[in-house]
Amino acid sequence: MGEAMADAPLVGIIMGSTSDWETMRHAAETLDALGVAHEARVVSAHRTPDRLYEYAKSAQGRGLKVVIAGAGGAAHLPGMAASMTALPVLGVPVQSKALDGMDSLLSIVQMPAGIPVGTLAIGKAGAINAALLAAAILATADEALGARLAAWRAAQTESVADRPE
Ligand code: RP5
Repeated sequence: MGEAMADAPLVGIIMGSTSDWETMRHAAETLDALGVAHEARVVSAHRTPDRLYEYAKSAQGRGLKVVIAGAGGAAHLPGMAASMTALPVLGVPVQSKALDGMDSLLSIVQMPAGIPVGTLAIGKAGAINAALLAAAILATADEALGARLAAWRAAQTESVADRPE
């Protein structure tokens, strides 16, 4: 699981299980493409609650600026993480086997007022967009990153075909 950059990580990617990496690696790859230092950890709200407590409580002090949390099923990881850190937490609903990710989505998006989680789309699209949103947040105080993000978007625009075939 990638420790892509030598710089101190600014974005922490956490997920409930190693099985979530297939989805969450897209967040890591997108941050790589944008040159944003990040780390990735398996932190389960129900299987490793002490690890979650330690991670969330220490995140800001370690220099992280944004947390991306992906989980599937009864996906309480993003909300629990958000309850223990002042950092912005972006939630990625992982596509589950039983309910196709609707369970993950509703578990993450329906936070009661008071502790926000920025919820993205189910699966790969959500993981990529979580990384882009994290980069956009960081870019408010990092002009060079803002330029890289603008270039990423311009390349995307450039890659869209004019005709379907
Ligand atoms: C959640 O349970 C994880 O986020 C994962 O999406 C789901 C299934 O986990 P595994 O049984 O694959 O470890 O905690």
